[in-house]
Formats: sequence, C-alpha cells, structure tokens
Amino acid sequence: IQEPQLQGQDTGMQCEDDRTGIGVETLKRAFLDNLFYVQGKFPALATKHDYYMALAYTVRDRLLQRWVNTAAIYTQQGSRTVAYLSAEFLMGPHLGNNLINLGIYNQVQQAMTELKLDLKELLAKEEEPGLGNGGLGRLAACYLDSLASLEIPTLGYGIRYEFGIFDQLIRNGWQVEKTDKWLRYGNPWEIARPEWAVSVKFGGRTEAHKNAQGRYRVRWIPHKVVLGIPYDTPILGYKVNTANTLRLWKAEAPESFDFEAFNRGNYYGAVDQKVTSENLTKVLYPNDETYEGKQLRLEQQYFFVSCALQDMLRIMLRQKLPLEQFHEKFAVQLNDTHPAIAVAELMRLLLDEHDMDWEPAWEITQKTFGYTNHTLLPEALEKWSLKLFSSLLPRHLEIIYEINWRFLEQVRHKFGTDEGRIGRLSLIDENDGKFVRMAHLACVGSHKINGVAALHSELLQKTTLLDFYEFFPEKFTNITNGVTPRRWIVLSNPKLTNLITSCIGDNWIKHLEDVQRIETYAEDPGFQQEWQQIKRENKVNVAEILLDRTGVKVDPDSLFDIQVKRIHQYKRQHLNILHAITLYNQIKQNPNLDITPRTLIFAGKAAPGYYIAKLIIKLINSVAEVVNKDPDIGDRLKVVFLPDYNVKNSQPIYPAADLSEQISTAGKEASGTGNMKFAMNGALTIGTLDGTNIEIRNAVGAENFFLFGLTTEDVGALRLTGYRPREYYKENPQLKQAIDQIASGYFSHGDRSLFKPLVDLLLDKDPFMLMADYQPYIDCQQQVSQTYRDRDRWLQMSILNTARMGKFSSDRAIREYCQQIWKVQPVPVQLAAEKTGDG
Ligand code: OAK
Repeated sequence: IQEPQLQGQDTGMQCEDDRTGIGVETLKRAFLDNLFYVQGKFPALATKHDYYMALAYTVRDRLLQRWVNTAAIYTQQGSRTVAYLSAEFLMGPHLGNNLINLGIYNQVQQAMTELKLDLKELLAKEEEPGLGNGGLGRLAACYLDSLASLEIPTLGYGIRYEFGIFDQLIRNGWQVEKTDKWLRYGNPWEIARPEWAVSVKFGGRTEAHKNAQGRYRVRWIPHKVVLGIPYDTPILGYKVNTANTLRLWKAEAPESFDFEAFNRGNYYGAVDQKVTSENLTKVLYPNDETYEGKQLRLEQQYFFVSCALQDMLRIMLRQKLPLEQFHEKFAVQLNDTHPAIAVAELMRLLLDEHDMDWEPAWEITQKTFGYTNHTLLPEALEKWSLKLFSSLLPRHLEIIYEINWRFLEQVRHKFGTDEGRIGRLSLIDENDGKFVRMAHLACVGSHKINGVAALHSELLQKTTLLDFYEFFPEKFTNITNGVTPRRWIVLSNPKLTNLITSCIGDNWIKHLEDVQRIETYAEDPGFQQEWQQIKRENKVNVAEILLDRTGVKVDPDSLFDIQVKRIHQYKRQHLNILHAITLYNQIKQNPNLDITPRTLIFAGKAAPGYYIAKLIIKLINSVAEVVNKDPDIGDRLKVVFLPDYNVKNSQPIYPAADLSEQISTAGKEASGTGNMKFAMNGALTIGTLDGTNIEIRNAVGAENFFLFGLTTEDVGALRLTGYRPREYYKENPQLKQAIDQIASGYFSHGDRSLFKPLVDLLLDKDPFMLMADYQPYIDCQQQVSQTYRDRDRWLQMSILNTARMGKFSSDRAIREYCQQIWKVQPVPVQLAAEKTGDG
C-alpha cells in the first residue's frame, strides 16, 4: 500500500497529495485536474454535469485511499465479516453523504465557491441509484452506513439493476411511470471487477454419481449459464477510515457473441443469448409488499444469492480458510425472504461442489444465516409454485425436500403426529396447488429470526410464525429499526445540525443518545427562537420546491402536515384526505372560521399494477385542485402532491415538517422508518399504536405525541364481531358529507364513476378500517390545531422530540445485530501514513 500524504493543512511550503489532501487549495487543484483529465473539459466548455463528475472523482480519490487500506487490513487479519444480502439497496445520492462522512463538506463548499460554483447545484446533478422500493431497501442503506461507521467488516450483496424504481410523473392527476435510466451518464461511484465474475446455472436436470470415496453425490446439468459481474461501491463510515463494499451483480452472457450462430449466418441469433442473459438484471420489480409469482424475479433472487455465496467461498479460499469455518468467517443476514434461496444454495455448494456431507453442511448453514422479517401482510409472503421452482432450480428443490423431511421428523419427535401442525410448518404448501414457502425455508435455515419493531416481533410470534415460535422459541428476537443521523439529520438539515452542535458539541452525530442533552434548552426562549427560525427557513425551502414542481403556492407560516411514503391502502393516505375534505367543508360552511392554517403535503409512488393505490393518488390531486383554487379557502388550507418521491427529493421534506402522519391501521406497519426521520427533525407525530410509533411515543413521552385510533386488539375484535363500515358513514354527518362528495363527482368534474371503486370499497369492506378510525382521527387533528396555536408549547414539544430520539439511530440497531445475531467485533482501520506517523 502506498503511503499517501495525509490531511495536512495548506502550508504553502509543503504541497498536499492531489488525490488525498483535503485543504481547500488542494481540493480546487484536484477538481480542475479531474475536470481536464477525466471529463476532458476546460471550464469554458464544462456543463454543470461535468463539474459534478469532476467533484465526484475528486471525492472518490479520497475514498479510494480508505477503501484500499480497509481491504488490505481485512485481508491481512481475515476478519469476521457481515454479509448483508438484500434484493434492494436504496442508497440515495452518494456525493453529499461522502462529503459528510469524510468530514470535508465545508472545505469543498469553500473550494467550489472560490471557483464560482455552487455546491448545492452540483449535488443536485447526481442521479440517485433508486435500487429499491421503499422501507426495506432504505433500511439496508442506513445499515451499511452504520456498519461502516462502527468499523464492522461488511459486504453488502445485491443486484445492479440497470433500471431502478421508475420515475413518477403526474399527468392530469394520475401517476405515470417513466423508466429510470440512472446509468445514462455513467456512475463515478462504482468500479467493475470482471476478474471476480462467477457463473450461475439455471434449469436442466440432476444426476447421481460417486465421489472418490465411493459416496453418492449429485451433479447438476443446467440448461443455461449466466455470468455475474460484480460492481463495487465504497461505503465510507462517518469520520473513520473504514470503507466497506457494496457489491452489486450484473448479469451477462458467458460468451457475449455466439460465433457458431454467426458463422451460420444468423447474426441476430448470435446476439440473442446476450440479450436474454442481460434481461436478468435489467429492472427492479416495482411492487412494494406484494409478491408476484414471476419467473424472472425468482431468477434475479437466485442469481444474486449464488453470486454472493460463490464470492464468499472465493474469499475463504484466497484467505486459505477451510470451508468448515464458513460460519466463523461470515455472518449472512437475509433481508426478508428475497434472498432465502441462499439456504439451499449454500447447502448445494457445500455438498455438490465441495464434497461435504449433509450433517456438517447443515450445521454450517444454520449457523451462518439470520433472517429478518419485514412484513406481516399475507400478500407479501413469497411462495413459488413447484412447477416453476423445479424447472428453474431442480437441484435446490431436491435439497429443500431433504431439509423438509429432516425438519418434519424433528417436529414429529417434539409434538407427535399432529398432521395439522406438520402441514402448517412444512416448507411445501399443499393447500391449493403446491408451493415452496420461502419464509419457512428462511426460518429453518437460520439460527436467529427477528422482526423490526417490538409490536411486529410480538405479532410474528403470535400469528404469522406462531408454529415456528413454538418449535424453536430461542431463535426469535426483536431488533427495532433505526435510521442514520448522518443522512437524515446532518446532510438533510444542516441548520439544525449547527444549532445542536453549537450547544452540545458534535458527539451526538456518532452517539445519537447524546442529543438528549439539548433537553435543558427545551424551554429556553432564545433556543426556542432559533429552533423556530430554522424550521421556518426549512419550510420556506420546501415552499419554493412545491411552487417550482407543482405550481402551488403555500404559506410557510401554515402548519406543514406531511405524509410521504409508498402509497398503500394500509398506510391510509385516503384517511388523511378525508381530513382535508372535512376541513374544507368546515371552512365552506363557516367562511369566517378561525382555523389553524394548514398545508397538507403528500408524496409517494404506487406500484404500477396497484389500481386502488393509483386511484388514491388521483383522489389527492383531485381534492387539491378543488381546494387550492377556491377563493373562500384562501391560505387556510392547501393540498399538494409532490411528484417523484425518492431519497433525494425526501431530504428537504423531513426538516420542514411540523406534523408527521403515521396513520396506518394498527398491526399493519411492521416498523416504519419515515416516522423516525420526521421526529428526529423536530416534527410531532400524529399516529396510531402501530410499528415503531409505539416505541417513539414511549421515548418522546405520551404528552409529546398525538395518538388516536384502534389498537391491534381492537382491530381484531372488531373484525370478529362483524365490522360494518357503512354504519359509521350513516351515523356521522361530516364523514357522510365527505364520502358523498367523492361519490357524487364533487372532486371529479361531476364524474360519479371515477372514485366509485374506492367509495364502494370503503363502505362495503373497508379492509383497513378508515370508517372506524375517522372520528378519532378528526378529533386528534383538532387537538393538533389547538396545540399549534400555543407556539411555546409546540416548540418545547418539538425540541423534546428531537432530544429523545437517540434510540432510533441505526447505530443502536446495528450494535444490537452485532451482539445478538452476528457476534462480530469492530476492526479499526488506520491509514498507512497514520501508522508510520508520517504525513
Ligand atoms: C417490502 C417487500 C417485501 C416485504 C417487506 C417490504 C418492506 O419494505 N417492508 C417495510 O420494511 C421497513 C423496514 O423494516 C419497515 O419499516 C416497514 O414498516 C415495512 O413495511
């Protein structure tokens, strides 16, 4: 490893290394050098994008120094490593985050200013890698940040989708999807590693043979083979030298050109194989929490899992570790069931490719995996038809049958022949056709199973995974989610960051529990004044964004009431809209009504095939159209839908919120993580007793949280006694008026058919119990409005929310995973120059 010059000041005498130095002069020089030698431009011809690229490469050089050192130390020490397997990593833009974690944000800002450039404009040029749908993918990204910040050796393994989550346009109030061509202008943050490519087999058949010792073994003769090419992105921790790796796999044809076909004169046939192979990693499935039994999706899952496990085996061989130590070298976490086929694949690799016997292979496998469940929604539970499964992964099906057979023997041993229980526990669902149950495979193949919030873990044990809990209770645990304060406070809310740091120093950024120390200022008028000022500036910023993107002008002094997340019936954006209509009607009925002015902000994508979710977007926009142009309403109520919600667009949103909407039907939201981002930035929550809302409320204090609605038990009981949504409608004039308006075309230019499916669903079935929760929600919102008028009280509540959110840092969550599940220790990284003391 080279010994770079380090972090010196610009002394004038001694010049910093252009690739590692972080003085302003050095940064400027390096930036212009990259503009010239990487982008091939000089300033007069350079576009904003060229400048962004030049800056990205300048930052990347500084990352590489840490990355290469980290890799060297991990290799030298053969460190125990976390392998986080996830079909989604929703990383968000890298540049700003890397500036924060390198600790050079201010120097770079100054360097750009001196070059007459605006850092904000350059940051805005980055195309974010939208390689995830929502909560699960973004959680993986927060966890990678914390793992690096805590100096835990980690490899994130996933798929390098050529097209990530679609871009959302709003046309005539409807969602329109547009392909996300995020790689169009190149990606400066990744490095391809074709030298570590692996082959992945699909289809075909198996046959028996004997190994050297005369034991039966199985050979898989595939129908096709696809190459996996790894693309690596460095993940730098906050103010440490640890830079871990996110390794995403792209599918390619093994021989990109079929010369035999070409020689036969079939040019198109020759490129055919290339096209079909590359289809595998073309596009992210845009469904959030609904499973679709598509072959290509199973191919994606198996593809990246096989690539990842083969890569781990390669690393073991290179480090000369015996395969019997696989579980000591790697702790592999399954981010939901998308990578659960890893259980069968590791068995296959050990048995068939490395000639191991079943018992040791199975022991290693179980000790290797941990499984995190992220949802209780039955429609999200993955099960693959045996027909599809056996045609694509014939060998894995044999292995799964064997795992199942042995497992059910143990069940019989423990519980006797209780056929009902055996049927419920089996890895094969035989109720209605035959399917492989991926959650069952994950449970049996892992040594730990966790939910993502206290309530969620409890419900998993009592409902979805009850039979497994009864069989091996010791495997079950809870790890409440967290989010990284680096992206979600420091990068998103620099003004609040400066205020907090000026009071208590900056230790809180690494140890969020420390932010509690601002509690002493909660009633300090000067501090409150500054707190309010910052919130207002953040709201002005969002008001400008809203005007720019939607043409709607909003009042920054109104209460910013925000719901941003995927659009889903269980998240109940339509309950929020019923409140908007209710406020609208109240003003219309009493034009002089002195209400607390509100701006209702919505954002989020709907799965392209989820009709009702798309209709909810249309409803929000239709209500917005009527409300916003009504002169009787004026500035007292505005409704806005901000298009194309993604990580980048969300960053200004959380700091600008007064009120955070977390209003899912109790028992449906596994955890929620947006709830944490809002509360950390001083928003108060209106929410149900669902997911992590419960723990947030416990942390910030019940008096600083607006609670309403049915509990999980109420929901269950009401369902049992016969829920009749229409009764609530009939008996509540305000609710009736709102629903009737939607039905009668009041918000749809007289079109009564448009929202009929939604209205019928609410009145007849109402699976998410909006009708039952409507009045408690409206009453609670009234409380919110009242409280907002007491400025000092609101500010105090807001400050206490931020102060008490320490628990919800992803650093805390990752420490728990490390101690309870992964049993890994930090491995500090020193830069070569630090060790020798030069530079
Ligand atoms: C997506 C696909 C399949 C299963 C679950 C998901 C998912 O995104 N779940 C979400 O995970 C988040 C992170 O744990 C939670 O905060 C959300 O509540 C949960 O819906």
